[in-house]
Amino acid sequence: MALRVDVVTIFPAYLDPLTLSLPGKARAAGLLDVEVHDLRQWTHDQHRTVDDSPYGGGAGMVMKPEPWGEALDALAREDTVLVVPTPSGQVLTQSLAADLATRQHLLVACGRYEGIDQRVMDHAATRMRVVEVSLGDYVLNGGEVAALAIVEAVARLLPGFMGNEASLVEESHGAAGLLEQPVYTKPESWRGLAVPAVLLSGDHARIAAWRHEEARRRTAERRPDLLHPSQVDDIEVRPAVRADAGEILTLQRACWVQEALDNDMLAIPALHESYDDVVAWMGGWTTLVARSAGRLVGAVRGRVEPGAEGEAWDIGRLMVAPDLQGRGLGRRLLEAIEAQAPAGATTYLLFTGARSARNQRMYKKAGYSLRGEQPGVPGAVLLTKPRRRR
Ligand code: JD8
Repeated sequence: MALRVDVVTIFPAYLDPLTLSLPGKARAAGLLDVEVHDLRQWTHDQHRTVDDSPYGGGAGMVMKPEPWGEALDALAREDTVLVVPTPSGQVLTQSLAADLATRQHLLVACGRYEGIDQRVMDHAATRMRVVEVSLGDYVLNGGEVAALAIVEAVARLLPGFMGNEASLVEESHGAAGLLEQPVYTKPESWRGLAVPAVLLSGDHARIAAWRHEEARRRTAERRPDLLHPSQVDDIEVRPAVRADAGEILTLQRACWVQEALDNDMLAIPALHESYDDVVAWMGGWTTLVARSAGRLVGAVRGRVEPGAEGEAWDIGRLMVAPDLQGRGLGRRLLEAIEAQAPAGATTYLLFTGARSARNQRMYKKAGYSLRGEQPGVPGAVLLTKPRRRR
C-alpha cells in the first residue's frame, strides 16, 4: 500500500524536486503517492489572501486559519498524520522518519510569514495526530525545505524501496545509532593519499571491526551526544592481565546469574568457578577485557578449538556489565576477539543459552548461524560463522 503524502503550500513549485530522483523513483515504484496543493485554492477573496497582521502586534504577518481549515477539511482522512514544519517543533530524527514511514497518509502543512495561526493545529489535534517538526536549530523562511527533507527521509525507508534494507541498518543514525565511518573507492592511491590497508585485506572481521571503531571514534569526536556512556571514547578494549582476574570473576557471576535463570541452568560452570579457576583458564585462552573509567565492564575469550585441526576459533565468556548491555559493547568485543583468531582459523564457534533470545539475536546480526544443541552442554545451542576472506 503506497504512502500517500499531500503537501499544502503557497509555493507549490518549491516542491518540484519531489518529482526527481529518490521520491521520484518511489512514486514510480508505486510506494509513494505525492500531491502538492496551492493553499490559495482555499481562499475566496479577489486577492486570494492567506495572511493577516498578528494579534498582539509585532513584526510580520501570520497565516489565516480559514484557508488552512478548509484545506485540511478537504484533504484529511481517517488515518491522516498532520506534519507541520516549524522551528519550534521536535527535531526530525531517523526514528521519527521511521515512524512516519509506517503511516498511510501524511498531510504536510508548509507555513510562511511568521507561521500558521495556532488554532489550525489545535483544531486538527481534535481529529488527527499532529506532529510539529523542526529540521534543526536554525531559522528558515518557510516549511517547504523541511517538507522536502521529511518526504525524502521517509520515502527511502519505505519497505521495498532501498532494495537492500541491510544498508539502512549500517548507515548513520541507523540501528547502531553511530555516524558513518569514512568510505573509499578506486584508485588505491590518489594524490599521494592511500586507502587504509585494512580495507584491502579481505579480512571481513578486521574490516568490520575497523569500520565499527571508525564510526564510534568519529561519533565520539563529532556527536558525543549520540553516544551512550558505554560508547564514549574512554572504553578501552585490551588483552587481559592477571590483575583483571578478580573483576572478571565478579562480572562472570553477575552475567551468568541472568543466563542461568533465563535457561534454568543453575549448574552452569561459569556460575560456580572460583577465583583460581578464572586465573587458570586465563592461562589457556586469549582474553580481552573492556575497561571504562577504571571499571572492568566487559570481557571475552577465544582459543583454537582443540581437535578441529586448528581451523576453529572457539569464542566464549562474552560478558557485558548488566547496566551497559544492549549498547553495542558486546558486538564490539565479539569483533575484537574474532580479529584475534590465528591465520589458520576458518570458522568461529560459540554457544549460548537455548533460551537466551537477545544473545542469539546479537550473534545472528553478527553473521552467526544456529547449529542446534551444544554437545555436552544441555540447554545450550551452538552457533558458528565462517571466517570470510576475499
Ligand atoms: C516553518 C514560517 C519562518 C519562522 C519567523 C522566519 C522547520 N528548522 C526550521 N527552521 N525554520 C523552520 C520554519 C520556518 C518557518 C516556517 C518552518 C513557517 N517560517 C518564520 C519563525 C520566525 N520566520 C524550520 N521545519
